[in-house]
Amino acid sequence: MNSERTTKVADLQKDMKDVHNKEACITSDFGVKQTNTDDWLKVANDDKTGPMLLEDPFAREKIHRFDHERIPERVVHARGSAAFGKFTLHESAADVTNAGVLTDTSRETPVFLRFSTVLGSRGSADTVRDVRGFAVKFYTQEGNWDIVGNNIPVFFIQDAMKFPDVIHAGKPEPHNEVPQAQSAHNNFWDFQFMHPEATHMYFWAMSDRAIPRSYRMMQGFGVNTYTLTNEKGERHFVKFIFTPDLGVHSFVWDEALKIAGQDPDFHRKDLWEAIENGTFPTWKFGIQVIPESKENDFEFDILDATKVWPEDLIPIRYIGKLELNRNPDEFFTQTEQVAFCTSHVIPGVGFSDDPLLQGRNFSYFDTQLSRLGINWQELPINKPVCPVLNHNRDGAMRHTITKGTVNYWPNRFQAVPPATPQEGGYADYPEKIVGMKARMRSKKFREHFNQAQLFYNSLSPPEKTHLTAALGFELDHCNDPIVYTRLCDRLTEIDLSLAQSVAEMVGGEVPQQAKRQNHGKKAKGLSQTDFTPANPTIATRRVAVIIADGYDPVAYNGIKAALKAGGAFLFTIGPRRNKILAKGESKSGQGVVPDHHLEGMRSTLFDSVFVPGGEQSIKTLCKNGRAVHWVREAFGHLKAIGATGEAVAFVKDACALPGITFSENSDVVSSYGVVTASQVEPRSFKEAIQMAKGAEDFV
Ligand code: HDD
Repeated sequence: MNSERTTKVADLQKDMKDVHNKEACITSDFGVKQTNTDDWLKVANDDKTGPMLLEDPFAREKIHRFDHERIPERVVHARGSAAFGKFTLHESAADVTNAGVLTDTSRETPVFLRFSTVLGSRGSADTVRDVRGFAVKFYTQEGNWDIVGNNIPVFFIQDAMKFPDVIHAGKPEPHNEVPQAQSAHNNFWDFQFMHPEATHMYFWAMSDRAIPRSYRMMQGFGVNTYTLTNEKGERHFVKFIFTPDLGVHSFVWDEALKIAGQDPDFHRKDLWEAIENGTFPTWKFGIQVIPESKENDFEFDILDATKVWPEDLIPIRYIGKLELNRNPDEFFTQTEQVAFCTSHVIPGVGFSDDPLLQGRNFSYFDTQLSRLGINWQELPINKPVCPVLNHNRDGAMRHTITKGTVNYWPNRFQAVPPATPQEGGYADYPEKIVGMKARMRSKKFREHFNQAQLFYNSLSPPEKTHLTAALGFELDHCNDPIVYTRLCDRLTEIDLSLAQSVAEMVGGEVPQQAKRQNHGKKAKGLSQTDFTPANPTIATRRVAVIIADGYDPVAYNGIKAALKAGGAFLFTIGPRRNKILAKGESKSGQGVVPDHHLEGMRSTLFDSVFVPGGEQSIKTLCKNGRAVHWVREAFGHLKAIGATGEAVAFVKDACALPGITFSENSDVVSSYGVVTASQVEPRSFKEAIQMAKGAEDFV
């Protein structure tokens, strides 16, 4: 277990108990040592096992504790995984805020970050098509600050009052609880059509963003508009952004679908392994800031959560770094019991009148009651690292023992008055509000299609192809014609050819006219291709190296050394998980014991495949349908494939598809992400992995 310590990690030690204690004896919950933990007390002898006795306090206690182990899962974002880390600042934002965490560059602020899917239940698969949660708890010196965000910068609805509807429509349908963790059903798409405001968001949700390769390779957005207030009392509107240093990468859909069955914990394990291996995921932390005076300068309302603030108009100012460096000690007491609230802000950070945010500020507090009970803020993972003093008392499962004779404020013992803002007290911004009470949204909230178009226009051609196929998949799973025909019609508001392609696939009438012309505008920061890191790396990429008896040890050892030097994770795959012998090696030789065998894993679980030569090895692999499938499938999923010597022909044959021709007269190929050479030549293979794409121009 990695042991990066922050003040929060140290704080948690007080509540920890280590079960790996060789000296400790098993006891009841109340400390009585037990003599037998396997047999319920009963009337029995060697000839007869008679009835059990209700009297047995140990057995009853054990069953009773077990019976009540479960708490309700989160009503949304039930499936998640988390890690500890730290936040550091390299540039002070003192010009816009007086928050210590955003101004003091010498600080290291402990964080706990929980990633999640939205729709699925706790036991659902990681790689489903869905929005991902990105919730960060900063344990600052001035109290806890939570940014409860997603990996997509916009949301389905503008007003919190619609939240139960959008979630009910997306969750399994009420009559048969089908489908699990899927948006591909009638109710979800019915809702999307009925709410034009959701259009921008479902374009994002149908894009590659909704099938991330890893939690470590996705952006995080606070989504809502918050405010920052500086020392002078000036207020700015702000959006928070986290951008991963590894770049933004995704699966292709077929891969995501298969992994959901092959390894439902893929993302959870990926995060855990990266941290255990010391390859800590990092994000740049940025702010987009708009001074109060410019609130109305944009064609969209800056308080509308269905809109992005295009980077070309409001640049991102990257000022800090977030690093995850420690896995949780226990899932339940940390990842499950952590409770995030958008209303948890610190001095210098405040809310805006964003109607989604204002509703969220009620909901998060409220939901913790049914999940965790009234004393949820006392749970170790939720406690701040700074002192807490107030007279909130009692309630079920109160844990803190508060000493003293008074439980009200002010009182005869406590002389310190509440803090002034200068002393670090939270200052409410004195905003002047004039208006009518009304159930409505302002005019700019009524435009819904400009930014959906902006997003679609900004995608690269493969991203557009993927989005079209995603809509085709989803609407194919809707069996009510009114749902898919109306939706295809709606798509003509964004792009006619997209609407036509989707309608061709899913049935119904193919629309002939755009309902609205495409404005043709694009913006940066919307396509994933905008995030290719300046220094691409193969670090943490999973590379499968396939060998059989007689493999070429020079090629094998060469690629192994090169991948290790680049920080990639190498997995040797053989026809069996017992020793595989190299070319010329005798039975008593050392050989290589593969990490997995060809039937035990699938190519989907790796970023890249490499096959070293070796006449005998390749003869064996050629005859093994699963080995051929490994390579062919990796090719279909656009992955970098490397081969040397005899493996070149094997890889070419495995990837042979109509329309694909590799250069004929040479055994050196470098096209469609397939890199082969007669000699070990890892450089171009590494480049192919770094680009994290293979035959992109083909599929
Ligand atoms: Fe929410 C959980 C993100 C709108 C009500 N939400 C939850 C989590 C994330 C988000 C990441 C999981 C936190 C964790 O890991 O424990 N939610 C968002 C974003 C939204 C959003 C980015 C749009 C900007 N949410 C939203 C609205 C409401 C809620 C409009 C209600 C009015 N969300 C909840 C909740 C949850 C929750 C019911 C379930 C569990 C929890 O809060 O702690 O209160």
